[in-house]
Amino acid sequence: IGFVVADGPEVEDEYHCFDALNTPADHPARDTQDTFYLAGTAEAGLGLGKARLLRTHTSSVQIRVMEKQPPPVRIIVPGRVYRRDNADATHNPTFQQVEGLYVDRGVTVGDLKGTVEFVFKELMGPETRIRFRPHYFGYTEPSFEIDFSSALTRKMGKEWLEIAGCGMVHPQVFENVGYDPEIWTGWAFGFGI
Ligand code: 2NM
Repeated sequence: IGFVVADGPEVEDEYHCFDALNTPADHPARDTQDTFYLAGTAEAGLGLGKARLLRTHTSSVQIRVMEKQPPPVRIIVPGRVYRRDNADATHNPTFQQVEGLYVDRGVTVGDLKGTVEFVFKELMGPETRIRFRPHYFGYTEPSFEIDFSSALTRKMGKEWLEIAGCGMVHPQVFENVGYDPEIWTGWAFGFGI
């Protein structure tokens, strides 16, 4: 459906991982408890947003693509991400993510919902249903969590299981990459494989 695979660095700077995504310096997601900073770079006086870290999500790649090219954008970004976490059956300090981003004139939540539904039916079978619940992400507004329902979730004793997050890209994120939010709208989604 016209999405191109994009790639970017796993060692990032704070600007592309957090600031450009409207995630302020005092946000808990940036805490060293959750994030692998490269030794010395937080204290080295490199300047605001210059500290180096292992990316906590692939959204930094989406920022880099938008900085480099004008809209329209239709990309899918698979890749490894890193968060401080203790390994157990459902956690690991490194894991794989896939994020999608679509920017054009007149893009709506309807486009988001239709595409997300298509993606998960392709991945998990045509009987798969999805639903959106209101949520908060600093880089999207409105934001949603995505649940899916299938034979698999029922086998696990549940009707709905959370699988992904998404939303309409925040106008401030467009400002940060030099896109005019009065002209361009877009959505993004992301999930762990
Ligand atoms: C998610 C959920 C919601 C996201 C937003 C962006 C960007 F760069 F366009 F602002 N990239 N990815 C996003 C939004 C990712 O993953 C759970």
